[in-house]
Amino acid sequence: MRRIVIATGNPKKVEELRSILAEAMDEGGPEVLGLADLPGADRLTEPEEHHDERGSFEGNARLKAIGYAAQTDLPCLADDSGLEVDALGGRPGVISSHYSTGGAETGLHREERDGANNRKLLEDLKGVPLERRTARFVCVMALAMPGDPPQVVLTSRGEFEGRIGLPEAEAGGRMELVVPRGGGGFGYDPLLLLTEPQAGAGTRTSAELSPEEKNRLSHRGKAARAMVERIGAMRAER
Ligand code: ITT
Repeated sequence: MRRIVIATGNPKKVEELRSILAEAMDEGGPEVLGLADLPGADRLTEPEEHHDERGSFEGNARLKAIGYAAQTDLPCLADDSGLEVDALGGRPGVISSHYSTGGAETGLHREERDGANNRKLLEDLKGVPLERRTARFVCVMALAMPGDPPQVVLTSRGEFEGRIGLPEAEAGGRMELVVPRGGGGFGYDPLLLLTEPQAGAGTRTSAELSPEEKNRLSHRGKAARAMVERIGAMRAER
């Protein structure tokens, strides 16, 4: 495997994965490409995911990895990720990217979609106290090898725990718990107050981490490093 493609249309994921993989892989590891680096990138079509009860993170990651491996004829690494909120029975889950519309396509730009999703999440959690706002980011990765047909050869998973912070009107003056906050990352990052010991004392949001810290601690960092280990083990077996 001399080259590997990060199979996502989300430029923020490409940025995060490029640097996580660069750090985790030995020198002499495969060259990491984004879809945009490929000749004919504009002719690639986005594999259709299941943003409803048929979907799972693993199922969607497999669909994306296989869909892009078939089109590019290269090993493809896809990630399906999202936010699970306990008080909402695990939602938004697989509809995280289209939560504001219940999973339906919006035609909106990513940033506008993120804003609408974040507003809906805070609205849906109105009146829920902090101790019941537990949540986590989940990332499942799938590596597909090209072929006839292309096949998923490895998967991995990572999680990043926290709680959804409070809007100012519900925080009773506890400003350290007020969200949205922070300018880094993407998606729901400004809403998740991180509770894992290395990430702070439950008052920092994921959008307040530096890119390096987020990559070191996040669901995506954990899943990607587990994947690199599995790729190493697979190569050693051959
Ligand atoms: P691709 O399908 O092309 O990979 P996408 O952004 O649509 O790009 P997903 O289907 O995996 O990706 O949806 C992920 C959504 O979950 C994303 O839009 C965010 O709302 C949320 N999410 C995932 N990882 C996140 C992170 O690190 N920080 C904040 N939100 C995240």
